[in-house]
Amino acid sequence: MATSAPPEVDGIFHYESVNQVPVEIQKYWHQRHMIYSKYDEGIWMTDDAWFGITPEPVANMIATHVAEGAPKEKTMIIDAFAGAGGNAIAFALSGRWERVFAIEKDPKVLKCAKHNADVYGLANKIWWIQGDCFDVIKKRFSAMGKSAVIFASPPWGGPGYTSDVVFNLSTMQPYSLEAIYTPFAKVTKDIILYLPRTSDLNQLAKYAPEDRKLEVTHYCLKGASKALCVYLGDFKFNS
Ligand code: MGP
Repeated sequence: MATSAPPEVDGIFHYESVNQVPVEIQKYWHQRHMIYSKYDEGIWMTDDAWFGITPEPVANMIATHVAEGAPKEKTMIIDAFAGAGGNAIAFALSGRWERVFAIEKDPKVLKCAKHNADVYGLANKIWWIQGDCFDVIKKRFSAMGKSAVIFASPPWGGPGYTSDVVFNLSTMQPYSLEAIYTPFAKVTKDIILYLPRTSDLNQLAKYAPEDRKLEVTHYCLKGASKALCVYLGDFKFNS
């Protein structure tokens, strides 16, 4: 089991009091126990990773929905932008997958993710890959599309994403919706995207298969949407 001692690596922290925390991430730190129920057991974060982490109840609910809706022949899930590990941990905990792969570009963030999975007792349940997800998916997963689904929680261009009433997915930075979808869809059409709650649904509608509804789910905490997921491909839900 991991300890709470922060590592001797620049840029990785386990903040214990608010006066240690940079002002711009204090609002996330105040939500730390909702983001990670085991925060006090020694969760590690980089400062940037706070912006994109999926709160644990949301990650667990997404993992439940993905497990329920994914085609039965799918046995592997690839978390393309793993960040500090919140979604990969939830996918591993769901018990639905023979393999959970988690890809993260930033070695420090990946170190946090591995450690955080250890805090949740999942040290050996997730296959970690350091690298650019577009390269990794093309090189290592091209032939595995029949058994894989891809989950992507990309960067949205920072916390300023709320400044527009409707979020434009075509100009999302650094990767637009199309820039994410096109290469991933060459591997599998079964893709779940975690996107801003204000995302332009018209831009998502064009990915709906012919004569089929596209499932878009808002994930809420304390009565307010945190984000939405769009389920592309052959996901089927009971209700
Ligand atoms: P938020 O809107 O920045 O925070 O993020 P909050 O506290 O809900 O906002 P408030 O000001 O309305 O209280 C809401 C959720 O979106 C976070 O919990 C993250 O899961 C997610 N999120 C936020 N950002 C900026 C990103 C991002 O860049 N990428 C991803 N994948 N998720 C993000």
